[in-house]
Amino acid sequence: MKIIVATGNMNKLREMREILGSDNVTLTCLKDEGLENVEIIEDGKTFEENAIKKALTIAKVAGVPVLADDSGLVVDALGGEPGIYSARYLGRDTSYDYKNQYIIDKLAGLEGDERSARFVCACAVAWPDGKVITTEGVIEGQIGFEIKGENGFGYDPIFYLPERGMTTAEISAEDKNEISHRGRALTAMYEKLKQEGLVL
Ligand code: ITT
Repeated sequence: MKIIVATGNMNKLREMREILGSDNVTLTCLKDEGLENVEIIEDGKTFEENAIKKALTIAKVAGVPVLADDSGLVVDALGGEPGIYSARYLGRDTSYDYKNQYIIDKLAGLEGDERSARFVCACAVAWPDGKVITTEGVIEGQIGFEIKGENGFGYDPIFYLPERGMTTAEISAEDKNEISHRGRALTAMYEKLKQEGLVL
């Protein structure tokens, strides 16, 4: 079974393959399908709305069911920023070293729970006829005091898990996938897809 993922983010795709990939399930991305130039307008107000927009736009072009992920970092002390704008925050091409240090600096003087944050992931599968199913996953944490760790991507080096004493860039990929927003949303989606008969 092949599932097209409406993403251009190779880090996401890697994690999605680690979480969902098996002998039965192969995930391909827009580039693999020659669909990387299809315009997807991400103007939703929520992660879920944007996930649906990505999946539905591509499903209509590809003519088969398509999976999408819209995700981001929500920092309470920043009024929920960067949120749905996580990829575009401070400019899409700005380095994550810069974005991460900027967030740390904005939280100067805050301690413990005042630094609360979460990663949120909405997944959508859309069919060409407009049918859609969605799931959501969340992982709670805090913004660390320094950039730490080489694993993961994006905001992982500042996403600190107090109970582990490490960021999601310090834990292994396997551990991250077990507890992450993406891991949770995709595991829930897999169950729904089984009920739909789309996967075994
Ligand atoms: P696609 O829309 O092509 O899938 P994108 O990167 O533009 O790729 P989003 O709009 O969903 O996707 O933005 C997600 C951003 O949120 C991502 O670029 C990271 O900055 C951040 N993010 C999401 N999940 C993350 C994770 O597991 N670890 C670190 N940062 C994450």
